Amino acid sequence: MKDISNETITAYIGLGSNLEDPIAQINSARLAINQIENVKELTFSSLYHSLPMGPQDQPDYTNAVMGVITTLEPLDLLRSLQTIENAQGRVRKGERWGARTLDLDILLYGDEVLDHPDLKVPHIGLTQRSFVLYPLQEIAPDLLIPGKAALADLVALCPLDGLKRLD
Ligand code: ROI
Repeated sequence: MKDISNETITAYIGLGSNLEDPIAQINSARLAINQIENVKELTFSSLYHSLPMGPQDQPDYTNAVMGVITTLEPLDLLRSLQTIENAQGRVRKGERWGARTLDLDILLYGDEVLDHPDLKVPHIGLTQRSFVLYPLQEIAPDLLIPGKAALADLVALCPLDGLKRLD
């Protein structure tokens, strides 16, 4: 078991993929996140099958949400996640909301509200995205989303949009 001392923050990370064996991409990202120094997995949701939000001419997605404890500052956590995205073949094309091998988003960082050019927390799309809200509810049903609402209330307002839990 990893020993993480000092002050820890609980953060939630959204994982998404719709290229090159998405389930394998999510599983190897989970392993890689566990290899980040000063990050330790607390919880991991089921995998979910979701329809693409954004352009429809792309494959369906696999999504999940992971809870971690960490002593990393938010931007250091972000950089570590970007390194994993790049290592798993993520190519950033100009196209907005296009297909991707791996997307790792910091959804929540403790109860902090951050407005940095590189990082907005809570994640901007969180309140409207079924593929984020439902997996998050599975692992942290009592969460309060800072500056927004209770997670349960956001879930109640968010249609499934074809989201399916994989077993
Ligand atoms: N759509 C789904 N279903 N899942 C995602 O993870 C996802 N990620 C994105 C966009 C392109 C907005 N659409 C998505 O970044």
